[in-house]
Amino acid sequence: MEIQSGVPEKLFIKIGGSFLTDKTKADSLDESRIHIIARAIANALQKTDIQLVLGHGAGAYGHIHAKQYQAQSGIHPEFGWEAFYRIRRDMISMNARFLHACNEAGLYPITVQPSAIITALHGEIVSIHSRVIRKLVDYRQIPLIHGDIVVDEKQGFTIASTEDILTAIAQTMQFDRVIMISDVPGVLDENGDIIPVINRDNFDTVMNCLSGSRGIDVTGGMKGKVEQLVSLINAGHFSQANITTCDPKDSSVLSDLITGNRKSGTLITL
Ligand code: IP8
Repeated sequence: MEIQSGVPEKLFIKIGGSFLTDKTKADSLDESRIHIIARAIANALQKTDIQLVLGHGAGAYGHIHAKQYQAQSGIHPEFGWEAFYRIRRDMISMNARFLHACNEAGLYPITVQPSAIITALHGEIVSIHSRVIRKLVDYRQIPLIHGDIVVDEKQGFTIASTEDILTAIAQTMQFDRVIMISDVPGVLDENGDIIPVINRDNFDTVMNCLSGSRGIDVTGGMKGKVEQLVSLINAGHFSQANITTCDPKDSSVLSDLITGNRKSGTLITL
C-alpha cells in the first residue's frame, strides 16, 4: 500500500481506563465498551479522512499494582523489580483483550508497546522512539499505545500515563485534536454539571474545583489530565481537546464528535 497524500485531520483518541474497567476491581475489563468505541471510530473513519493515534488507559490493570508497589518511585526496597514484571504482564493481557474486542468490531489497531520505545529520568519521559508511530499513521494504520511501566535511567523504572506518552509523541508529531473518553460525560463542576468549555478565562476557577479520581489512580485523575492537556494546547501541539464519554448503547454521538460534526462533553481550548 502506498502512503496517501493530502491533508487529513490528525487525531489522538484516548479511551480512559475508568471507562473500560472498574478501577477498584482487578481484571474488570468491559469488552462491550471497547466494541462501542471501536464501532464509533470505524464509522467515523468511513466518513472522513482522519489519521489516528489511539491510546487506552491502564485502569484496574495498571493502577492497582502501581499503587501497591509504589511503582512511580522505581525499585522498591522490598519488592525490587516485581512491579515491572506484574504491571507489564497485566498490560499485555489488557491490551490483547482490547485488540481482540476492537477486531470483533471491525477496527484493527497495531500496538506499539510503550515500554519498548520509551525511557524516563526521575519519573519523566526523556526519550521516545516515535518514528514507528508516525510511519504507521502515514500508512493510515492506527498505532495503539497505552499507559505503561517504563525504564527510568535513575530509579530503575517509573509509570508513564497515556497523557505522558501523548506529550512525548506530540513533541515529534502535530495533532489537530485530542479526544479523551472517560467514565464521566465531561469535566464536572462541584455540582456535577458538565463544564462546557475550559479556556484561559476560567482555567484557575476550574482547577480549584477539580479533584483526582474516584477509583485508584496513580497518575493524577481528571485534574492531572486537564492540566496536561491545557499545557499541550498552550505549547501549540494541538488546538483543542474534548473530554467526553460514550453512551454504552449508542456510538453515534462519539462518531459525530470524531468527524467534527457534533459537540460533546467539555471542550478545552486556548
Ligand atoms: O491509565 C497509567 O496510565 P493511565 C499506567 O493512562 C499504569 O494513567 C501502568 C498505571
